[in-house]
Amino acid sequence: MTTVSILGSTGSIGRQTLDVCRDLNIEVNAICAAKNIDLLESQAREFNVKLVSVYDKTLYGELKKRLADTKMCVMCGQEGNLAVAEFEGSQTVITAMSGMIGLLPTVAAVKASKRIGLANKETLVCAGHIIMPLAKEYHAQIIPVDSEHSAIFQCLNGRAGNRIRKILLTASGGPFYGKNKAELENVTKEDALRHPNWSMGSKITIDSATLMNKGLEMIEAKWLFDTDIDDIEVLVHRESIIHSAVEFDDNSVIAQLGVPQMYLPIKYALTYPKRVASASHKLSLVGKTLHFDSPDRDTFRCLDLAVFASKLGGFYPTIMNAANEQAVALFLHDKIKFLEIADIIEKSINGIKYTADTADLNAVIEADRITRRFVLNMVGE
Ligand code: MN3
Repeated sequence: MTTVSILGSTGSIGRQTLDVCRDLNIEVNAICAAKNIDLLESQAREFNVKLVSVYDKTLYGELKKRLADTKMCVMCGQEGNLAVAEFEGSQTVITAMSGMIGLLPTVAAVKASKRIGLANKETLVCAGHIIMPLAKEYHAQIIPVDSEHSAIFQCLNGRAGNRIRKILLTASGGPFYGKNKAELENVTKEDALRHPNWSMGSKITIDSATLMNKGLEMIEAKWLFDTDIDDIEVLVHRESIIHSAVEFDDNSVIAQLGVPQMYLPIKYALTYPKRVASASHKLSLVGKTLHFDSPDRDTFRCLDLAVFASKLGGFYPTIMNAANEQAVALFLHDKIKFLEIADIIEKSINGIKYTADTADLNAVIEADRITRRFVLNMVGE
């Protein structure tokens, strides 16, 4: 069994990773979180970790004091995140932080030749062109944790060098499936946070409501599976039982099915290539009906904005992603309306000109910073 470090242990994926580790008796060595030190402390104690870190430096003193009776190493800030990513005793790093903030720790884990359980899609969206070659160079195996990408990864087992003709990326459609623009004009964050199938963090749940999540996942899939973005088809599948599929040249379509819970892809990333039995999360197909539909691209404009940015290349995926992260944060603080999220992303893509070396990680971070500033100026914050 592997040994684990978790970047973002108090979030939805982080907590479920610890559920799997608890069930399978997997050793957890190092964890970090943004600011929830109550949960961080109890996780650190339960798993008796060697290293624990909080990103918010103002909470460092309190966390250190609380853990004074243990031998744990307590750290903070980006330095702590990097130490968790590189922790020598861990073979696997689960990147469960939400957003661009996960970029540098993910790069650090790759350079330390860890197995990466990749749950942070924003890093591939912004820096797939840097991370994928780096993973090859450092022999860091990347196993997707995102349910759709885990499904595609599983469908490609036994691919035997055959070409992928098409990836069928499934989407639940989110809470606003079937609604038109007029109906979305005044939806609230509470409406948007009510996801029909998946229980997730707030950022990704809003992304699911706008379909930006699927746009980010198209780019994520493009990098992970080395395909053209035009060969990825989004398929709305309300039941979230088929987690994605791959079409081959002989017209065969291979799909992966399961209950809509992250426990399964997380477990697969931790135990791959083994499939470890568990009593719960069993799928029963009797009586189930599966439906498929095309996404409504006119209403949910974020999907095509993501594809557009990906095709433009350069820093545009980073600009698109940063504008989305900032817009979602503004929406969650009741500063903008739901439909303005797409407007802000479009204006950012069209309005920001940033030229630098795209192979430079610091330039990617700078493009992200410039875009957030641009968005805040746009809405007068
Ligand atoms: Mn997903």
